[in-house]
Amino acid sequence: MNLSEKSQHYISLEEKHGAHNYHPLSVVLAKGEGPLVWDVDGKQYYDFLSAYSAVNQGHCHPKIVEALNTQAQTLCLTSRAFYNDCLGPYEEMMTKLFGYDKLLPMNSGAEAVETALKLARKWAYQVKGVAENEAIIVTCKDNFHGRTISIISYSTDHNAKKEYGPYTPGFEAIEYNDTEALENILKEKGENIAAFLVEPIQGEAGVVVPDDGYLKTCYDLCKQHNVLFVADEIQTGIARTGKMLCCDHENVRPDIIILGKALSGGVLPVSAVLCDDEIMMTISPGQHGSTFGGFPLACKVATAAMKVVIDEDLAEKAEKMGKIFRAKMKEMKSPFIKLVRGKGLLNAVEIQPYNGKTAWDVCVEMAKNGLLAKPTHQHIIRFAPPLIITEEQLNEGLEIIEKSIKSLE
Ligand code: IF1
Repeated sequence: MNLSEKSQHYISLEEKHGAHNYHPLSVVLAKGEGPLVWDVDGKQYYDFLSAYSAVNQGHCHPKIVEALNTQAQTLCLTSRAFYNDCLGPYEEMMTKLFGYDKLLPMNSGAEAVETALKLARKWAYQVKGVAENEAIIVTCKDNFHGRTISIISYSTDHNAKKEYGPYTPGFEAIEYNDTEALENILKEKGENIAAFLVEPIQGEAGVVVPDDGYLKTCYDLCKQHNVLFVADEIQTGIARTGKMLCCDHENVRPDIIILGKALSGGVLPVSAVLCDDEIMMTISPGQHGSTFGGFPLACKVATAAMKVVIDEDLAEKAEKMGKIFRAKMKEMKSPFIKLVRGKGLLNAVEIQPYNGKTAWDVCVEMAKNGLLAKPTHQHIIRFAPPLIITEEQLNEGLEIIEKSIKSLE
């Protein structure tokens, strides 16, 4: 892409002073509103990534920003050494909304996953009666749950894992979307298995949607073996897939739910774990915590962000817009398009290289034409616009995608 001097300036600052992160598209963003973002030169784009589904409510949603501003001028942080007047009401709202006894607030997604793992282990020792240090947590191959040492210990992605060892023991990965694999390990080692940790749709793996009934069958198998069913809904939750939780599609009520990303509408890092007393009460005072977890600013922002999801019917919108998106993508006959899949507005298109052009080239071309999306695993493009996108805007986005693909054929 032809880069302006201004863009080049910011990119070289990151390259000079920052650690490696990803191979980003060469776009330097300076402003966002709803489904749109603008770069430092004022060029406008549709954001079809939504910060990996953190911006479900759209960029800078006025109601969420207002909650942030008001609370920022009142009280930001107290730590949990004292009570504050924001946490209790937030916990009450969340537990009522999702139907669980308790909520444990954290900040990043990875921290919430770690918290869920700790809860599962405590529960295994205190309630299930597993011998100490023998608890196993079953995970799935090609999972993505974050970047901490324990979490990458059960990653099967070489790049995410290599040279970070020694790794945390106590995890076993089975095939995703394979109920037999779960049944086998439960039969073999069920007595020591604390939990089965699963993404209802595997995001990083390329928006891999399991077969209908997979989650329900896994849940039932877990129940037969007194094993906790733990759903990482950090990416799939908060209306992204057309229901408040992706597990709702199969009427599965996980024993532990992990939320993050869009819980704050992308305004602050806010994550949380939800479960009932039998599990949550295994942690005693002083056994887990966080300086920022559940800070007043986060509570108010998350409360406003959840209100937006409900008041603006974002789950229904995601369901409806997702159907339109997939139908139109499938109509777009192109040698590049191999497969279209997804649920709600969490979608992926598998790209077949053509004319020497790859998914990366398609993304660069789309950016030129005013739409941002990112390739993953070289041949997959993830399309996940904010859920507040209107049908007209979605169609405009689809036109940009079509125009970009056709120009490379
Ligand atoms: C990166 C992917 C998305 C997640 C699930 C926990 C976390 C994530 C299901 C951790 C985070 C992010 C993090 C970012 C890229 C990204 C990602 F491509 F890697 F897979 F979204 F699709 N569970 N996902 O998706 O949450 O600690 O980051 O708040 O680390 O490269 P976090």
